[in-house]
Amino acid sequence: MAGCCTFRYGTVAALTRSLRVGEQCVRMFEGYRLPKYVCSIIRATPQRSISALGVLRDQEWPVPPFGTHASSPPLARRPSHPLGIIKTSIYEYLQKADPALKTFDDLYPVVTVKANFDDVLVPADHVSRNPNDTYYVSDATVLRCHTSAHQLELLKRGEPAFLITGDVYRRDSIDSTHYPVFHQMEGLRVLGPEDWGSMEPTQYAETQLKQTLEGLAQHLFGSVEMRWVDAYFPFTEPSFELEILFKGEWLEVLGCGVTQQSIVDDGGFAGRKAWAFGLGLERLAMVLFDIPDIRLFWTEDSRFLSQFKAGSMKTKFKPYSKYPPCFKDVAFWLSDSFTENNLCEVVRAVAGDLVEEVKLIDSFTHPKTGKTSHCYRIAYRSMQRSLTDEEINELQWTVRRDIENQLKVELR
Ligand code: FA5
Ligand code: MG
Repeated sequence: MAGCCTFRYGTVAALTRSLRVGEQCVRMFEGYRLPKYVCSIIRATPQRSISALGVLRDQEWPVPPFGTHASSPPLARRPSHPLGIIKTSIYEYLQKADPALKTFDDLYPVVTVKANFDDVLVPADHVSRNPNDTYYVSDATVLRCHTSAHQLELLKRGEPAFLITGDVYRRDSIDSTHYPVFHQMEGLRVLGPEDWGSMEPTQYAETQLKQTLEGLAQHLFGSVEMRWVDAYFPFTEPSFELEILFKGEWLEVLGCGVTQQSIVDDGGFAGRKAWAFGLGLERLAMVLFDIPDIRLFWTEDSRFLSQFKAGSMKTKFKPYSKYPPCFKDVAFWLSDSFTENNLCEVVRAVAGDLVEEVKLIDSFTHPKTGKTSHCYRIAYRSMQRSLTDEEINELQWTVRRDIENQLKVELR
């Protein structure tokens, strides 16, 4: 375990050693690394689901700099955490309308590539399969990047109506509404001729789906401005996203659509129809409780946690600190392999939750050499305290060094 204790990254080898995924485990994805905070979340997955898979928890692993991620029980299962409150409220609303809906919130987050992608018809060349977007644990397993990874499995178990809540993982940009681990709730409902009657089945499914989600939004928010946007998902047709007006901007809170027929058929429900949705719990909770920054969900600070009460939907979060952000720029000539998600991962690995945003502020292509340079502005800000100049300079210095070494770019 030495590698994991001393480096900011846990290697996949260390992770899988740590988890000991029984016999079936896991050819290493050569050279691939998971950030330590991701490892720690997997380790914090409750014993119940871990032992179901025959996985042992390794107690020696140190709490990482992003220590709160190792929190147990998981956030969405804490009744008085904002994610737990909103989950419970959504369950209550949807199950009242449809008592047949079953809930699942302890499905294990390491899933097969097949479940995460193939089973829901994600094409072989889809960007989400790229290790730049999804955390691979091995060449055959990933940290689920959406709760849709469990759709087919549950259909095949004979479940026609379910809600799944879980932590999902993505390499992504850094700002106040994106985080590399967040929570989704998946809903899926199989429909039969007894439902659609004389209506065209797809039309019926779409209408019922939108009514259900609009009703849910109204239940959560009362009157709020929202709009439907046409979307694309490989597993639904037609597909939509719902956006809600939040702090003057449209915020995407969920994706949904009428499930592709081959998934319904494959799941053992030939001749039926289904709709499905996947919503972002943090995004909804941010709107509901007025939480300005997604990092706050992970804090153990009682000034945050004590503001929320189980069952209470009326809370408006009162910020307890407004420490100023500190901005630092870094500019470099790109390499062929450069990606913004890699940059964000490097910055997050150094600065943890002290990084609030990483934003491209300038791009320049040299007329003679054809080389492109990017300048990124990094915003550092703590939610709990003011940062010293010294501390930020030190972080920025390490960020610059790691960017140069790990991304093979040339600093300017
Ligand atoms: C999906 O993940 C689809 N599986 C949703 C779906 C399910 C569509 C079933 C159709 C049928 P998307 O990538 O758009 O879709 O993510 C869904 C929601 O997750 C988003 O609307 C947003 O609320 C939330 N989300 C996405 N990325 C992040 C992130 N980095 N941080 C926080 N929330 C996020
Ligand atoms: Mg989306």
